[in-house]
Amino acid sequence: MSNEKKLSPVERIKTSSDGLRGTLKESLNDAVTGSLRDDDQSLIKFHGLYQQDDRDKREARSEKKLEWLYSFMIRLRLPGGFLTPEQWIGLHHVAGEHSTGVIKITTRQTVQLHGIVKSHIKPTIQAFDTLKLDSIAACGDVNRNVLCSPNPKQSSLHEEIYAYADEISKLLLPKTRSYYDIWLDEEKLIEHSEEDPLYQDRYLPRKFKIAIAIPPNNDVDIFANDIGLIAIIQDGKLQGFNIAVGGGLSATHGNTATYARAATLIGFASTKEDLFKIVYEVVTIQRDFGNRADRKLARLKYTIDNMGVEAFKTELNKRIGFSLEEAKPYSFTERKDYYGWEQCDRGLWHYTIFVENGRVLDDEKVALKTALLELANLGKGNFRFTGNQNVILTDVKAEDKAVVQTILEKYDIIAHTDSASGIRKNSMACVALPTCPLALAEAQRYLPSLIDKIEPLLVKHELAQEDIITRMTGCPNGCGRSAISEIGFIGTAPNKYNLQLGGDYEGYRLNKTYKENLGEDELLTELDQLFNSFKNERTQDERFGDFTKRKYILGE
Ligand code: SRM
Ligand code: SF4
Repeated sequence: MSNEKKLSPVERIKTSSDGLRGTLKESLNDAVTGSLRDDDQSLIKFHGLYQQDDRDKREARSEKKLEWLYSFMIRLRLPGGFLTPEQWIGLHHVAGEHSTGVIKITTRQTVQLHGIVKSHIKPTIQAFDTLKLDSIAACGDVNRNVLCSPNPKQSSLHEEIYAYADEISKLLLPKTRSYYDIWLDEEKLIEHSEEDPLYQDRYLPRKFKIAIAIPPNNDVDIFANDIGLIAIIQDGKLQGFNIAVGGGLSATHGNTATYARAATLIGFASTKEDLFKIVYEVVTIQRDFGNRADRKLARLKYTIDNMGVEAFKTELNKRIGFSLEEAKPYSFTERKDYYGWEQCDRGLWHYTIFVENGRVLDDEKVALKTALLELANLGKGNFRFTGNQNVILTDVKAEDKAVVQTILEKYDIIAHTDSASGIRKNSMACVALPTCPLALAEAQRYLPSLIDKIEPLLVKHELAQEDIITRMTGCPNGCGRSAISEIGFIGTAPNKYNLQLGGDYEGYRLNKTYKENLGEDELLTELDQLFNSFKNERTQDERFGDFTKRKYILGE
């Protein structure tokens, strides 16, 4: 077929992979190199791992004619971001034994471990398996981790809605048993059919993401997802879900065909059966119509824009066998985490801990990793990650709150959380250097020190209380969702960032590039001027993002 010639190389790797097995076993056993064979580097992503190298050490290694320092990052599949205390204890030890030791909470409510050398991959996955944790489909051209608002304030409904995240994750898992076969030494069993009506042998053209939000909090950034589901609640009862499709934040510098896109609301589903049918068929449309030639243009957002939203809906109605209902009214008023103690309607207590850029470790500021282990050992609460890279100690009974409080105080967690400024608590940065191969600039290693310098500017303009949503990414792929923030820093080169403005506080609207390629001094000068005009010219209660859109993006 003439079209096949145009397929991207990854398409061949997938279809000829024998259910994502490739030559992974052989690659793993090759002791001569710390790396995998080329094709296996693509396939291992479907098993939740990425081959990386320490970019800080590249030059020195090359000078000594050594191969780069290869290692692997593993990402867990954790729908809704939930771990029991026993699982946290296990995770803590796996991190210590097999990785750098830092537990990184991601922007999609799960965790990553970095620096796992090839010979430690299998023991790592096996250790996770004993904890009933897996990394299946955490990466690759399949549906990824399904997010769900971790909102403890509505926990009686949260349980019901969280179950949807879990079930959707299961519904869209690939059927291949290769994960069990390669990593857990499972014998091939006859009763385990690997026939996969959803993914077939070609999987999706690109990664696929789903999130569920519980209004009024958009803490999972629903409009950044391929499918965003918005729970519609009336009189304390779940009525169904609004459905938004085609969100995605990545763009490539210099490639004008690529762009960030906020998801489009297309309808409502009142029953679980309808909802699951809709979700499933949106995925099949992307499977069948998505671009398999150019991976830069392969996400659902491009498929929808190529078809047109109305044609997409017509195709969807045809596949589901009924017409989508009209979307219901809803409103988001925030997307930040509720730091500190919150009591829910079931009388349980939940403490949201501020984790700067999701990095759980013991450092000079706070012994967070030790504290979380002690809390897990106490066993009086569960762990739930937020889409803002924080962790909530959840489900603490009233009678256990005092003992939990003692540990939080002993390790200064409360002081650490309370004393962080509004802008810091609403900031996020992606991993970037040294592990991300796509990083053009620093992000999580740099943003904290930049915020140290932004805070005095806010104080100077009497804006210290403003909790401006501020995000940094080391490149325009947008892993820290910088394209949908009020202040976005997008890396363009070492120490250079585009300054993005005009996104809103609640996360409905993307921002726009205001100034390009700014170094630190230029960024701070710009922000100083912006804060000054914000202070003097804002309308009453106007948010920073709305103000900058009005004044600087629209130029009113
Ligand atoms: Fe991401 C690729 C880290 C959330 C868009 N992302 C990567 C890789 C795997 C680099 C690579 O391809 O080799 C990064 C690994 C860095 C490292 O060393 O760990 C990486 N992405 C992350 C995480 C860990 C950032 C974080 O600090 O939390 C997030 C993990 C989420 C998870 O648990 O699944 C993460 N990535 C996101 C998000 C935000 C979201 O989904 O809410 C986005 C923007 C939304 C979107 O998908 O449009 C995002 N990541 C990308 C892209 C651009 C995809 C595209 O449409 O072109 C890439 C590059 C790619 O896929 O080719 C990418
Ligand atoms: Fe890497 Fe870019 Fe994603 Fe940051 S935004 S983790 S630099 S791919």
